[in-house]
Amino acid sequence: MIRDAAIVLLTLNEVQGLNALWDRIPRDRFRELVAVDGGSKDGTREFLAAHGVPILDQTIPGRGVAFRVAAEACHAERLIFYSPDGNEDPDDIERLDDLLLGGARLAIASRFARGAVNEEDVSPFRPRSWANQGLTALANLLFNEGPWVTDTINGFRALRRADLLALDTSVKRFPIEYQISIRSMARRWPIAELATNEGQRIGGASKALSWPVGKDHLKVLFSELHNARPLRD
Ligand SMILES: Nc1nc2c(ncn2[C@@H]2O[C@H](COP(=O)(O)OP(=O)(O)OP(=O)(O)O)[C@@H](O)[C@H]2O)c(=O)[nH]1
Ligand SMILES: [Mg+2]
Repeated sequence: MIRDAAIVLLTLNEVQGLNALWDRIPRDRFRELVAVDGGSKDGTREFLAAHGVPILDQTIPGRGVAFRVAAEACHAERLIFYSPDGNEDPDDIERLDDLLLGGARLAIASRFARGAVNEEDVSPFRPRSWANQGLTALANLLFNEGPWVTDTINGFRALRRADLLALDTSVKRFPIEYQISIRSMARRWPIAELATNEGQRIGGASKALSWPVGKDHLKVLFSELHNARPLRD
């Protein structure tokens, strides 16, 4: 059975990851496969074109913009966002879709659920994990009345296209996922997680600089306190 869902590749100079992961992406089982590209110059676009993947362009940079470009352009009912940089296990793509089919409105591949592995587990000093978990705790305490969500930030996630449009997101860059999680919590949507195994980056360079990105997440948290009608006011 072909899933009425789209795999959305998010790419900005990820040709090495794409090369390594391509054969593991379960594209035959999905109605759509598209890429939203942020202006790659490393051969990513040529790779996608050679493999027949439609490329959606964004005029404004940022992952947040890319999420909205996909929501507007895709046709399938559900969207699974997949970043082919090595961090995300392609075996989880169908599992995320299964969580939506099981009733979730938002499905997240969690790096902090019981049994999960995150890329910093190899090191005793884990600033990124700690910052992620602190931000996740704040989101749960301020907005969530349902079961505790262990990873509000990971970009490897799925939701219905109509739901993403209805959330009316505004974030342009990295904290898009945090805004989606917070707004889903505030609406009391069922959120489901699976424990994922976060791999190491395969090539290229990170686009997420820790401090600016952390600060942007805090800004989103504060603006959602005003905008998203927290449940505990
Ligand atoms: N379309 C699009 N994709 C982007 C943009 N910025 C980042 N990406 C992609 O989003 C994914 C995640 O970005 P990363 O730089 O890996 O961020 P990260 O996963 O937090 O950091 P790492 O630990 O270095 O992997 C990658 O596949 C990037 O290519 C953008 O502006 N537009
Ligand atoms: Mg990454």
